[in-house]
Amino acid sequence: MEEEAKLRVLLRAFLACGLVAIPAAPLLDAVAAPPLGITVSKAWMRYLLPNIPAGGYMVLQNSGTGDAVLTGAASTACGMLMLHQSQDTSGMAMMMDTPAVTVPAHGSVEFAPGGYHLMCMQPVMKIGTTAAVTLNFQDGSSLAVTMPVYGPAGPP
Ligand SMILES: [Cu+2]
Repeated sequence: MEEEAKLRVLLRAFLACGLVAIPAAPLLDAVAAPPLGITVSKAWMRYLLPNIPAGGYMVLQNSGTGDAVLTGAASTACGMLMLHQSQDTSGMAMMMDTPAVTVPAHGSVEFAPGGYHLMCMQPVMKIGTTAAVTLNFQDGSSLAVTMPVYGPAGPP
């Protein structure tokens, strides 16, 4: 399974870098206002095993007149939640941290296997339940998203 292979590559990279000790999740900002014009659809998590990062996927739609910039995410279901981008460079699957993802005005951005994704380190979740994720934007706004948790095969 290709995605699983990518996860293994990433996991090995983390272990190789000695990044085993991961800081506690930042506190969720409960008072931030939701961003104007941003809606989320097709949200889901791919969960494999507790010691393998889970992937978060969704479509962000911006009906507003200004760009929205996603700068981070947090979840109590993850030891750490990061914005990542997969890239297939000369047949070698790579994942990189990405500091921000811009959702253009009147446009959308898809988080999907092989592209942008949320990388949930040390996942604590169960297939068939949901994971609560907070998306944080550059303007200080945030958006709560409920992500159904699926196994390796993804949504039916
Ligand atoms: Cu990743």
